[in-house]
Amino acid sequence: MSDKTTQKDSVNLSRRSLLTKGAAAGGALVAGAVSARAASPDPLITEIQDWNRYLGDGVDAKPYGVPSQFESNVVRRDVAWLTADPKSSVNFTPLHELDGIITPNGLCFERHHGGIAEINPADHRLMINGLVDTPLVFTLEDLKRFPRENRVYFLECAANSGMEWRGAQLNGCQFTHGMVHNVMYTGVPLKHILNEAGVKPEGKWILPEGADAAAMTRSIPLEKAMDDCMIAFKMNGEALRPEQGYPVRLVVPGWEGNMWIKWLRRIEIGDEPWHQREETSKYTDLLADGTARRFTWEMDVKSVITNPSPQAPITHGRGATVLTGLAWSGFGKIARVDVSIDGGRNWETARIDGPSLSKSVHRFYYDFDWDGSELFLQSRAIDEMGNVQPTKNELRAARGVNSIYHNNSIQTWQIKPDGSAENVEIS
Ligand SMILES: Nc1nc2c(c(=O)[nH]1)N[C@H]1C(S)=C(S)[C@@H](COP(=O)(O)O)O[C@H]1N2
Ligand SMILES: [Mo]
Repeated sequence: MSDKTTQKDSVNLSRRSLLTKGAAAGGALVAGAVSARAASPDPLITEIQDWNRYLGDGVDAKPYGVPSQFESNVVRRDVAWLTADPKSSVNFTPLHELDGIITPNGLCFERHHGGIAEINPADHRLMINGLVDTPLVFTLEDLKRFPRENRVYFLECAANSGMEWRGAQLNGCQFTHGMVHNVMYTGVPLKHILNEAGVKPEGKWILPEGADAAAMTRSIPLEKAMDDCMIAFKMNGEALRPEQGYPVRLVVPGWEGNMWIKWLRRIEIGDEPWHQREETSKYTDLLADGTARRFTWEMDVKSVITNPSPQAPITHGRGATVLTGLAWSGFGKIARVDVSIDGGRNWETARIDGPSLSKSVHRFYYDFDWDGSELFLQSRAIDEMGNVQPTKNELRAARGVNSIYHNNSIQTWQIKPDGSAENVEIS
């Protein structure tokens, strides 16, 4: 049954590329290409290969599976000159190698300020204190007795695309946009835990704190904490990775990644934010006049074309080409994604495929025939609240060039006639 389906699909595909090749290059050339293939048989079809001849590894070879050896280039990467020390640094999700909406656990970008804490879950505790009726301490086992939920959310560092504010910098969507991942979390709604301790009427803010060497904290309004925040212990079905906060992390849907405290060990309830500490922190947006833009918690509507892109050039020549990318918004679902291949002069609506979930990335496709000419690829996302992703110049006009954070502007990739791609800016 499944063999038949595969066969049918491949027949459809070759007919489609035949048609599109015909459209681009003329009927005669297509006939020639097809007969040339028939005339010189492919040894990969006619000769038996090693993997067809010899027995492979048994089921005991890999108790925990890893990707094929031929996928070894699909890895997180860092940019050595960005930070002084890899323990307070960042690496980037290889977005151009992925499809669908879920980021595999081993490829989720990492951002930490004091290295990865290695915590034995049996020794982990979560304390709730401050303006509560009963300060409480939970073990992991305690947390797992509350009703659970499963939710898919993106996490984006507010500094994602930050290097691109002043001009095109880094050559690949992994580096320009790879501080985002999208994961299905299993965990307990934070409100259950807070209600267990009983938040006093004066309690208006929470201060979650990490158990890592950085002991990171961020003030979050109680309203958000009681709305959709979660204490997560699973990602994509398995335990959180140490890099992502094992054994528990805070999930703050749609809001900047900095608030998603990893290795969560304590939540203090207060009557006002702890801004004295935070105003001196780096997570403040600087406007053109040097003043700070405060409370920029939601991640704005944004998108990027992941293929083709500088790390994923067009290698198949002209004809049928699949353009794909990701779109997301901290305000809800993505309503529409537009794609332009001529630098924003003409726009066409892309096809969104796969689950459309609130505060989760959406996968879009634009299938077109490349005629081999130079292209300027752009994507523009619009969310269900009507927010429209701005051009770079619109963003600069509104916010100046002093900022690093919250760059959600439209990205341009130049496609050259040889199929290679480059990060460019067009005015
Ligand atoms: N305890 C702790 N939590 C933390 C951090 C940290 O350094 N320590 N970094 C924050 C920042 S700035 C970001 S962008 C996200 C990154 O999450 P990730 O490593 O799962 O991608 O975690 C946040 N939570
Ligand atoms: Mo971040």
